[in-house]
Amino acid sequence: MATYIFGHKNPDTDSICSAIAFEHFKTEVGENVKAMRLGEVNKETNYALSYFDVQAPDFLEKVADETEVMLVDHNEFQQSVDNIEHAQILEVIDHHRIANFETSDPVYMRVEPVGCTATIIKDMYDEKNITIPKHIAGMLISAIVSDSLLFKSPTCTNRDIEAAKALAKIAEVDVDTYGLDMLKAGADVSDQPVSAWISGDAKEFMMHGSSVEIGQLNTVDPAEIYKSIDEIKEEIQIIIENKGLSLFLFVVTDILNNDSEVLAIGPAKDNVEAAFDVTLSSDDRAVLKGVVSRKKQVVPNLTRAFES
Ligand SMILES: [Mn+2]
Repeated sequence: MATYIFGHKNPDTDSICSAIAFEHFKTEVGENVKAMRLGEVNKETNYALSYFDVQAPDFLEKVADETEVMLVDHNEFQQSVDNIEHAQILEVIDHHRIANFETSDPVYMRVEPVGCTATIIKDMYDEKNITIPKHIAGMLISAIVSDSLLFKSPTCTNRDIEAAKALAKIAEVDVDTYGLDMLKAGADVSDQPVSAWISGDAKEFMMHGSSVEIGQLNTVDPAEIYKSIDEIKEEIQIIIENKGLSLFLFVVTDILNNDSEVLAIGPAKDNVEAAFDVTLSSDDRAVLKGVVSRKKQVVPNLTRAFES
C-alpha cells in the first residue's frame, strides 16, 4: 500500500500543494506514495489547483493502526489525521515548532525555520538534481505566496524569496500578479457561511495546559467581516463549549495593510491583552498592528502569556 503524505487539518495552500509536490518528488526517487488531504480545499488553494490544472488529493479522515505516513507542514498530533498516534510516521517535512509529537520508531525529520514547507521541498529537488515540472513549480510557488502573504509576513526568509524567484520561471508566472490574484481569490469569503470563516483555517494549540484554538481569516476588508460579529460570537461560543477551550482567538488579517483585527472569546481572554499589550474593546476585539503571522507572532506571544 502506498504511504500517505498529508498536511494538517483545515488544510491551507502549503498543506495541499506541498503534499502534491512531495508525492511527485518521492515518486521520482522510486517510492510508492500518495498525497492526501485532511479537509476541504479552500478557495485560495482551488485557484492554484485550477490555474495549474492539478487535481486535489483524496480526503483522508483517519488512518488504521500501523499505516505508513509522511507529514508535511505540521507535526503536532492534534492537527494531524485521526489515530496518528498509532500510525508509522516515516518522515516529517515541516517549518513549525515541534510539539505534541512522539514516535516509537526512528523518523526522518527535516524541520527548518523557513517561511514555507514548499521552500524545503524545492531545495530537496535541487539537492537530488530532480527536474521540477511546470505544474509542480506552480504548486510550490503558490504555497510560498500563501504562507508568506506575498513575501510580507515576518516568517518569510531570503530562502523563500530565492525559491519563489526560481519557481516563477519554471511555472511561467509573474509572481506579484499571480500571487495577488491567488490571495484575493482566497480572501473572497462573501459566499461562505460564518462557520467557515471561523473554522476554515483554525488550529488547536496546547498552551501551559490550556486548550487554545486560533482561527485566521484573510480579507481585504476586516470591517465587512465584523458586520456579522453577533453571529461570529455565537459560533465561537459553541466551539468553546464543545471542545472545552480556554480561549478561541479569531484573527482577521487585512492582506492589503498587513494588520490583524482579533476577537478573543473564552475564560482566558485576558491573556490576549497581556500577550499583545492591547486592551480588548467592549465587544472583545483589538487591532494588532503589523501582526499577520499566527505562527511567528500570535502563537509565541500568546504561549508566553499563558506561561506567566
Ligand atoms: Mn506552511
